[in-house]
Amino acid sequence: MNAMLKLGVSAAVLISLSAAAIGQEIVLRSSDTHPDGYPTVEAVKYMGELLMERSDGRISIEVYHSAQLGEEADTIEQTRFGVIDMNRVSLGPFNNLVPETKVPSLPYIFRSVEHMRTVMDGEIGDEILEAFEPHGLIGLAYYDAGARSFYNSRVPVASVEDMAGLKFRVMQSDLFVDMVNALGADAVPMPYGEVYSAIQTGVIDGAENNPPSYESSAHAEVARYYTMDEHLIVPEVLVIAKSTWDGLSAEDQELIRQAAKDSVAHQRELWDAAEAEAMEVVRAAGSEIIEVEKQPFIDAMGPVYERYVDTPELQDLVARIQAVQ
Ligand code: GTR
Repeated sequence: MNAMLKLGVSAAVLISLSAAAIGQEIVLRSSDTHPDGYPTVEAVKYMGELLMERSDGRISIEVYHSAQLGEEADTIEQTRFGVIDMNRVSLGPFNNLVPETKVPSLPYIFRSVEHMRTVMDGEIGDEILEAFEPHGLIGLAYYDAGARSFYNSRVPVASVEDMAGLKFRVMQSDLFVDMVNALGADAVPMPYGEVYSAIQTGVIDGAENNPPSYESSAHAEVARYYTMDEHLIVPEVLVIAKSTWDGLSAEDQELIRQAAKDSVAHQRELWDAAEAEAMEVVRAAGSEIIEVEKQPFIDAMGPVYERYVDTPELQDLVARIQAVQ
């Protein structure tokens, strides 16, 4: 090695060492309500590995799983104010804040998980991600959450009529309250972490969620009737605080955006496996899985669409989603 080159290399080492010494390493704290091992938690960890590799160890992510940083509604506020850097949340709890998120949260808006993936991977998905920015957040990517169905501790619900009088917990969004009411049942908005004991003590009769959540939250232990009505296919979203984002260089922003996008395929793979496994586990543990005819559930949703698709922009968004093949 010639002398000049040697000098250059050692100067570079020195600069990167001093950058680390003055704290220019970036550690992003990320929240998730789910336990370690859940597909969303693992996907954000994987994104962190990609970032470590691509930034030569400069940028990393610390995932705080199991609601260590709080319940979703609270962590969303904390992320908006930059107290938490990143958050992996369902689109549902954003409905009251970001109007565009109401559309992919509408019951039966997607014909299938495949349809949801095609829509959210395309320009409509990008448009909804951009809608977060005026609210202090940058939308990075969507993950899968399969389809949500109702479960309860009292009766094997096999039709809309069977829903009458049952009390179901919903995520904290007005849209989901009206969705449950439209089916003749009562809705109780409540943080996820309170649902298990609320069912156990009979404060509510049940809730609604996808199989991996039904299983990993242990709700299956206290509500064994799981009705496959699949009323919601709400994607998960990964957001970063705008204040954190604005403090990053354009290159680092690009690294983060790309690593988030690259973690999606990994999450979907984990998701598909987790869903199949959860169904097996709950069946073996004694859950009764009830198949239903979905059309009467779909037909009951008219008033929800009328009430929440309430601007020409949202109407156009619904029409464009429905037109995607
Ligand atoms: C799960 C979702 C969580 C949370 C939870 C809930 O399916 O992954 O982000 O929204 O449902 O019902 O609160």
